[in-house]
Amino acid sequence: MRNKLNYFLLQFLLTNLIFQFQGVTGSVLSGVGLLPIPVPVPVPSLGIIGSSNDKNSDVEVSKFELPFLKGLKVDPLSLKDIVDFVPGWGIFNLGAEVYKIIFTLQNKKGNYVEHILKPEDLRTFEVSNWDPTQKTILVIHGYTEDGSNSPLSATKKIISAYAQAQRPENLIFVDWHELSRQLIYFRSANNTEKVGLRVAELLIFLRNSNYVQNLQDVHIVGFSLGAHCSGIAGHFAGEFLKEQIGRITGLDPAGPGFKNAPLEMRLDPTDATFVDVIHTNAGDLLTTFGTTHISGHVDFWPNGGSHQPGCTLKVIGELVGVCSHLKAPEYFINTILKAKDYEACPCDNYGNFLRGSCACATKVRMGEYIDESVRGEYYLSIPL
Ligand SMILES: [Ca+2]
Repeated sequence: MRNKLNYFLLQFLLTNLIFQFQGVTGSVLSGVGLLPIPVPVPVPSLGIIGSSNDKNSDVEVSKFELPFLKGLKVDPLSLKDIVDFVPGWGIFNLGAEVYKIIFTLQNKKGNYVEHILKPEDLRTFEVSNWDPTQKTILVIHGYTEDGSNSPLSATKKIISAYAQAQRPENLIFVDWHELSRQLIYFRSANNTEKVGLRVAELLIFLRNSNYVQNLQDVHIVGFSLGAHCSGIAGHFAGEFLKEQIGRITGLDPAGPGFKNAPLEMRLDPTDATFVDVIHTNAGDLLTTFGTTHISGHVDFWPNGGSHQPGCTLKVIGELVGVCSHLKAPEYFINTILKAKDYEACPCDNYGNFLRGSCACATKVRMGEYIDESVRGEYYLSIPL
């Protein structure tokens, strides 16, 4: 367990070192010994790294005009039409690697027994316990996580919390561990594009096959890189179907690599009818993993949003920010289980909040049971 944790932390440290040199080519980095092997720093296919105005980004972003969709005159789109149009590879022509992304359904109707869903195989839905009377919640993990219940898989615990709360929705966990477990963080960050589009394909299938009758009944919860996967999924499913998904919850959306990413490649308020975000490790420092971007219709900044109580500098795991980063799913789970109730005040920064300079006549609830009419930035203190 300790070895696994050290490996995890080593990846984060290496990642952030590279992040500091993101304008430098990988061959230069490897030449000066910062990389163990002469591997190029991955230049994202959609301009995730660097300015969206640089040459590489412009060329690659143009891919997202999706020209092959313009000639598609099928409305509504059926599964057969999709398969016929791009045989075998789904709507966005993502390649065989998408089969490494696993969708696992569990719900109350099926006693929360896990069942794998494959968008290309209708039988996997027919034999599942899919409950068409219920809404759908998808949960997407972050860097190096997987679908296990290991201590390092913080996001899977969100699904477990919904099950523990006996929630009736169709709960889908998106396991992309084969694409998220890259030694170089930016390779994983780059894969958020593929994961997001694959989730969009799933949503389009669910909608067109009437497993989901209204995208407003879809809620995606994403942690770290998974928050950006959620945004990409919401954006492209919405663009394709001409309707928005209901809600995205971003749990400390990843910062490194996304600072200058185009909006279609990161979480922002246009990706769903309602986007709520909890920031716990925001910053531009070497040791922070969350974005400083205001990313939702409502953004919560518990304890200022960068450093969380109990995450001191006593051990290296806390030094690199992992501890504070992981507080976002922890806080959210507490709200699902109604173990704690977090109320926040509208304010412009944490200092003013602490000084009592912001009017706080009406507090709003953070987390699962948020009032979806809430807008703006909110601060609160959460003690250890
Ligand atoms: Ca977006």
